[in-house]
Amino acid sequence: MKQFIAALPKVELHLHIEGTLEPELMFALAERNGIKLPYADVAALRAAYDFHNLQSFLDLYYQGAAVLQTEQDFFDLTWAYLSRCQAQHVVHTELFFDPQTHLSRGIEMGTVIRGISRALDQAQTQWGISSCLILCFLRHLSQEDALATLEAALPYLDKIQGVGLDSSELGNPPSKFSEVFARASALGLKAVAHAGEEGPASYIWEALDQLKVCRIDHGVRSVDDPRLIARLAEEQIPLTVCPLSNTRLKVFDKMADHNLLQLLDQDVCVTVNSDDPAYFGGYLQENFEALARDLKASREQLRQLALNGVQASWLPVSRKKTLI
Ligand code: ES4
Ligand code: ZN
Repeated sequence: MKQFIAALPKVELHLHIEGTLEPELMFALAERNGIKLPYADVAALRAAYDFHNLQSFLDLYYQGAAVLQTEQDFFDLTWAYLSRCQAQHVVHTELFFDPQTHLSRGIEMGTVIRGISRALDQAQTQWGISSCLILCFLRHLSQEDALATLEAALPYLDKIQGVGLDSSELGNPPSKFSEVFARASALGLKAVAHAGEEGPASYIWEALDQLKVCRIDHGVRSVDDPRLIARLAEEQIPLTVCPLSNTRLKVFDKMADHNLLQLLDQDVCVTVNSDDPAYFGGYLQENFEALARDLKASREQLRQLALNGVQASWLPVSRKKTLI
């Protein structure tokens, strides 16, 4: 089964680049930048990755991102992730970055985007791995802050294909960001949003109707609303589901409880993704393996999930055809 999964051409649609920061690289960058981490060593840091909900993870994730300071740091981070893609036969990736996490520390937008995109360009040239870049707004901050962030990205619009919405979901509904998503759409950017991870199904409706997103990130709470499931299936609106993330953040108590195959059975366009692999115990290969092991997903189901990833991507139809 491992070999079957490894041989599938895979596409990743829900990946936070700051969430690929492995403890070893975090320590190396801390040293390079003269930052002292509040952990004795890599083992102590890994031991702290024991989360009970989304917020307990986000606190550590934002703290870890503080070691990222120079363009080279963002290059090294992204290159390390793309090397994993190459090793795992991930042929296309659409990745998120959280500029507000960096702007608030005095790092410039150009530093972040140039570092990430130089690595993306090199992976395309060297390995043929294609990519899209998605600028995420932090939903625990204000819409004004999001608007200012989009403004700061204007000189780099040629390097960005879409906008997203992430961070603390409960109490921060999509409707809070309708203006900034309208502005992004007017600029020609595509849109996605995290919804229905910890938040209710109503947030998924809001993301679709008010933010006009073309995919829902997570969306597993859609099962609470049969009318929503019918719409997702009818319109083939993709969900970018992240199995290891959902179990690590206790969205489901254990993998066997995950509803991914239920969603697939109801004709929803479910895709498999790794979210924050350095924190949640695995990249795309390990997420697929967990479905085979703990949900007893069949080869046919795994192949369908991989195909859904291709279909749900922003690749041109001509390239999709070569992958299905
Ligand atoms: C995230 Cl798992 C998850 N949910 C919401 N926001 C995030 N940012 C990084 N990972
Ligand atoms: Zn996410």
